[in-house]
Amino acid sequence: MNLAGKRVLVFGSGKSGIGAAELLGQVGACPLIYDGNTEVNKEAVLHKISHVKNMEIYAGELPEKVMESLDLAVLSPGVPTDIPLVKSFYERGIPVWGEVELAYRTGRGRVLAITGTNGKTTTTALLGRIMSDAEDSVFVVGNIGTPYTSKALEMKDGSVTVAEISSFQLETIEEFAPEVSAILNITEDHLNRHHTMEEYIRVKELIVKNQKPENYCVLNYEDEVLREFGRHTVPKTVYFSSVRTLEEGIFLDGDQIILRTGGQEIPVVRTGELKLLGRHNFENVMAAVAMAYFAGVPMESIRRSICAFTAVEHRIEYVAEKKGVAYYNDSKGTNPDAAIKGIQAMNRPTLLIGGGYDKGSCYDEWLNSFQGKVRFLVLIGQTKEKIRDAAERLGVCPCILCEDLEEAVRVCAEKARPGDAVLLSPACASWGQFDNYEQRGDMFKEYVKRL
Ligand code: UMA
Repeated sequence: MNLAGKRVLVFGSGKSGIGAAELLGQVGACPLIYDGNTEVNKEAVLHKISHVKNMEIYAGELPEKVMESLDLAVLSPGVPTDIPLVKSFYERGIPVWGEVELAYRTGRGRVLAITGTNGKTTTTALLGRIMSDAEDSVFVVGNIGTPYTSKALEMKDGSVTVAEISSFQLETIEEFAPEVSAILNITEDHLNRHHTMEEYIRVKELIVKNQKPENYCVLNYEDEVLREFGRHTVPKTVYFSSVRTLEEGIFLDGDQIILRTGGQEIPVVRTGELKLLGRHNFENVMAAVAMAYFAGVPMESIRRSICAFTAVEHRIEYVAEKKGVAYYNDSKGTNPDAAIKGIQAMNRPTLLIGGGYDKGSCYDEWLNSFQGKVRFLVLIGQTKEKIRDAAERLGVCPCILCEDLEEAVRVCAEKARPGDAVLLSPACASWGQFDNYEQRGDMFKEYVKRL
């Protein structure tokens, strides 16, 4: 679609909406913004968009005559595709693209894309590092926090885009076709948006939808759904495994990561040489290494980059030691599976801060993973009673309910003994109390600093 002169509704006035509206303005389209939130500060939104003059912005309701004038709707990732307004776009035959689709169609160069329930951000950041060390023009975009649309027009034919793509973003792709893709794992998350696990899996698997036989898809062999999926994909499958050796693929053998491909066995690295810790991180490393290798980066260069790479902010991030108590920020633990990795990484008695926005998750598996390590579970947010009830039913550990994160940090500091750890790893999204997990993690660090 030639976007010049087209009237395009950008749904959502957050980061993605701003990125999309700016891009549309730059390519000569006529964007207008719509946000379902009537409280949205229109002036503040318009102030952020410099490439569109006199832009229309609507909040709450969209007038019929505006609806009739639309050529295209571009959805922010947070907008579900089954709400009435989006359904009416489909019914009227108005094409609906996600913000990622818009960026892909306007961007240039090669795309490497990562999805999965957990580990996406670390893998994306690591692959971004590997590619930046090896190539001149690299963009790291998507769910990681920099909207893809905000960089699309800077891309050249020789550019490489490393994109973290969430299930929300995959739902609305059409032509998006990465040269190398990866699905790291699929465990329960976002069921309030996708409703069933089957639908969540279907959406994640869309990442290969437009890939060609000469492309690659990196998959976790230890995820049964993905193992099976890999037998039928159009692109070439590259499996990784952290628990067994593979005849073909990349795997952890003792403390060594090894790549076997086309009859060759290539030793990659010893885990002791990495700054990332934990089996889940070795999986992220294997996925990033495989993606980079099959995107053409020499192994010597990959090796240098992965050994230099340190942990991502908000992911089991060490904050400070206060009165012999170590504080860790794992605000990125936004679902039970991610939070299990957080508690597993602790090697001290732990006071754990959990709870937040209710995504319809079940918390039993997370609670059962504590294995006597958690002295107190300090709960905040919408899910605090639900988690407390589950913890009592399972007889896991004592729970303390707090009003907010500040109180939770204070309570932990009072209850902790020297040698303990305090871990923020909520198993829930931050929405409701914070704008995003980054803000939650930043506030946690601030409260710890003030102790
Ligand atoms: N809105 C509506 N109607 C709706 C839903 C939202 O009008 O039904 C409006 C809101 O009022 C708000 C705007 O949409 O004004 C927000 O849009 P958004 O929720 O898509 O948020 P953005 O600020 O554009 O950020 C999005 C991603 N957010 C979500 O997927 C919820 C960010 O991922 C991403 O970093 C950013 O685009 C850049 O690509 C965050 C996230 O939480 C980190 N992702 C989930 C996760 O990782 O689990 C998927």
